[in-house]
Amino acid sequence: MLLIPDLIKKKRDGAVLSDEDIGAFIQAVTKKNIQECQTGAMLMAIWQKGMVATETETLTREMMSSGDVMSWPTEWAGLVVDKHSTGGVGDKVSLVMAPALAACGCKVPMISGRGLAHTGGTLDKLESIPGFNIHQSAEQILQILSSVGCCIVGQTEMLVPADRVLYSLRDATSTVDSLPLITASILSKKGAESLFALVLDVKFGRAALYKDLDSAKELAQGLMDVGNSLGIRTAAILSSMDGTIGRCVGNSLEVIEALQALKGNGPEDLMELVTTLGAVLLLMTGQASDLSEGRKHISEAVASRRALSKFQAMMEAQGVAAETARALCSPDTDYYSILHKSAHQTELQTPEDGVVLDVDGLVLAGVLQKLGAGRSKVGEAVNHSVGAEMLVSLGQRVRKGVPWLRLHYEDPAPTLDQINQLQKALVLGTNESTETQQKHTLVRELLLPR
Ligand code: IUR
Repeated sequence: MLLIPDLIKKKRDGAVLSDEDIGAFIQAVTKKNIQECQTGAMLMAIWQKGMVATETETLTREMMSSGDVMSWPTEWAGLVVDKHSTGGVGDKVSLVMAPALAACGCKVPMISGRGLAHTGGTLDKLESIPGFNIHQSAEQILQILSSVGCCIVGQTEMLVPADRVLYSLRDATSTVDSLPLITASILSKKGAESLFALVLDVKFGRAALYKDLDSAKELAQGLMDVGNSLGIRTAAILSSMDGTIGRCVGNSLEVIEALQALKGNGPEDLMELVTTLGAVLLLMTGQASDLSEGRKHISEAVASRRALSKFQAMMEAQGVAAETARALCSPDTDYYSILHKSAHQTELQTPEDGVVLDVDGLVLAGVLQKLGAGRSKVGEAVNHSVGAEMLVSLGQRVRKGVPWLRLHYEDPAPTLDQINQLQKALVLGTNESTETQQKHTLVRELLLPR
């Protein structure tokens, strides 16, 4: 067997690592029998030389089995599903989709992440609900899936420990944006959930990890190939991420928008993502014969409030007081009697008459991150009440001086420069072009397993 420096050299010089090589590297990482500088050097060698498909597959498998792999009761065969999004602005899809799928009979052990840089994280959003506990053991996850059908939790200590190490070093070594490393990181965790089917929401555009459709498609195709090789039925959608999903960005505000969606009042773009991603999973599990039937099942689960009941039950199962969960899910909730409202709100006004052509989601999210809605370093706290509500829609004709954005802030207050940046994020024009009309729909392509 090669020593670690030899393994690094082999990759550095562009050779293909054998299964044994990759296994030895991941074992060393997991058992901490390797120096951090050596792990960093190997990450950089992988970043520079890339990996062939079989290496990425082996890396994913080895990482997956570096810790516990969940197992489910045999009667759940074909029902355990999850989704992964590559990160967006205002992305509260999981909060609506997990309970909707549970209402359709699926089992959804959703292991989510925290926000980093300008993108939000589902766990941060849920933690704005008093009492919500994202830390659940494997036994508790099994129990919640038995009684409710869905849970949204953080990665447990014992799940893919190799990814914990590699992920933190990737930030420090500028090796985050490597296709094999991204693929192995995402899919090792999904593999450890022992899923039957997985749908990926791979985003492209200004506010996404990948800026253009072609590079997002390359990631999607690679993820699908490895996912399917692990025995998980894996599909992907490619969706545009230039503005915001829905009208709210910021943790508590997004929980409110998700609850409104579960009460039947969701914005169209959010519901398009929820029904499409949900339909793809129902198709793969055989609970729908085509996408339109799948979409109908998801829409009905929401319209009938069965999805809302599942969300209420999930909150209770994850530590929220029954009274609080009931109040949040009642039709006439005063959300701010439960969720913390920011100490200050201010409304920005349109600078002239016109049609709303564009809102730059990256600028909006960047300012909100600095105001405390997001974090710039792993482990930093976020202020759940900071965020923004869009008060206008794409394509809407507006008069000069009407409020278009309500900013929720505490400490720090927005600077004049930040307010100017936000004002520039709004693009007004005279007529809506076909390009703007296209922005009303987010899903651009669907990739189903062969
Ligand atoms: N999410 C993950 O779980 N892993 C990654 O490498 C990225 C996002 I980028």
